[in-house]
Amino acid sequence: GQPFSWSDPFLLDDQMTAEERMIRDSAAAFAAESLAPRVEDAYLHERTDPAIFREMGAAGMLGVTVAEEYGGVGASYVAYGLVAREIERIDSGYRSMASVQSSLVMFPIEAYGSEDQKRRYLPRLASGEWIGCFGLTEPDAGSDPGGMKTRARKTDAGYVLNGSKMWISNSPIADVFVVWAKSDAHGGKVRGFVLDKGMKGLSAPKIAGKLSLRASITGEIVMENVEVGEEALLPHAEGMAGPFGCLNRARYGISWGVMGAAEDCWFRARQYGLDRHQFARPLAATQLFQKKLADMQTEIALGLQASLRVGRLLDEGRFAPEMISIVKRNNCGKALDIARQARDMHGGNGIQIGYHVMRHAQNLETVNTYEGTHDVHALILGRAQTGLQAFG
Ligand code: TGC
Ligand code: FAD
Repeated sequence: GQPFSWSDPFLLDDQMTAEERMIRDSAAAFAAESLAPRVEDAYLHERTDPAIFREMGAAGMLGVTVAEEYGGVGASYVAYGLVAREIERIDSGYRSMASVQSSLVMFPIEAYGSEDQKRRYLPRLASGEWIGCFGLTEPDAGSDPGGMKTRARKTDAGYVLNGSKMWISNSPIADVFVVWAKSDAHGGKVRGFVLDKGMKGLSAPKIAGKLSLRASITGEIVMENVEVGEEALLPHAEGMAGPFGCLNRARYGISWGVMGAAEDCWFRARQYGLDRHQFARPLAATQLFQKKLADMQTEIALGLQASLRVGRLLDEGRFAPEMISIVKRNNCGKALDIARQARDMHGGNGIQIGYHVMRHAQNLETVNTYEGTHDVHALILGRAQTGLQAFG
């Protein structure tokens, strides 16, 4: 029979194409060489090196699914998921930087933008020369982004934008801002605008003091009478389906990413249990320790298999957003549990930066919350099976 591979129980590797395996391997090499050496310092000192975007670009980590003619890699959503998994194996903050750039900035420009917008922005975002951010959440509109207050008022020359966005990944170092606003010229419907750094009235102060996702910079976006021309409007999206279309891709990528962080915690807990002796035997020789490892292995194997299925359906154009809610919600919740367990299994050492597990656990608190909280995805799934809306 088939020998059992403890670290790849269902032979996930076998289910990828040669191209997907190649992209996965180059992401793993990039993550180990470029990201792993700087993560402890970045996390401890809340330092985000903007050069990481150019390094990611050079390694082909940005715009994995974006067409090659615009500087992307033109690969599958499965390949995109595999990249997210390798980057988040190092840190959820680094995966955040990449997934915002790819799914929340490049995707809407490619899917909803004009030819001019695509030619102007996509190649520079793919190379990492320009850094992008995505402004949907506001101080008073988080789980309910349809309640946003940001407004676009029509003028002869274009639009004037007013409002503020909160908790925006990359914003303090961003060159390109995809922001969502209710537009009076479109019956109050939500429209997307692409703003450039340096526009009058546009600022993006950093939010300091995060105890989670510290390697990834987060800020506000403040718009005070920002005047833009008609060319800033994304022409091919109207209503909340615009931003949600981006969130579908990012949430899917996160479902793979968090499994990478969970795998890192699992592998570290296993090794720690083999190396550390108490009561004259390895911790890994105890039944409680083995049960925890078995639970980790099981949840990760199932989670990866589910994300792979959703990725194949995305590639075939046969996905429904609810499928993504299942994998985003479950994989984030399971990864957070696994990271907390791994922290416990490391004893006192588990709280130290050099053992990595507590950093993952702290990061996963954010990942469980952003892109739709664990409970909000439950309500999306509840609505889909009862027909009853439980949000408001
Ligand atoms: P609802 O009435 O359900 O829908 C309004 C309109 O939107 C359409 N729609 C979708 N379209 C495509 N994909 C989806 N997943 C969609 N969900 C909804 C829907 O068809 C409808 O279209 P139309 O044309 O008929 O108007 O919307 P609602 O206002 O009741 O929404 C409720 C809820 C809870 C589902 C939604 O608001 C929600 O998902 N809330 C969570 C908010 C969220 O995820 N925010 C994320 C902010 S970005 C972020 O966190 C980035 S962090 C990234 C990183 O750093 O990695
Ligand atoms: P709230 O919506 O106030 O929720 C608080 C609690 O109430 C949660 O437990 C929630 O599940 C619960 N809750 C809410 N509504 C209901 C309900 N109807 N029924 C039951 N329970 C409910 N946003 C962006 O637009 N762009 C970004 O780049 C971005 N990056 C982020 C980076 C970080 C580090 C963080 C922390 C957030 C980021 N976000 C970003 C924002 C993120 O998407 C929101 O934080 C998230 O959607 C939740 O919104 P909220 O924080 O306002 O919480």
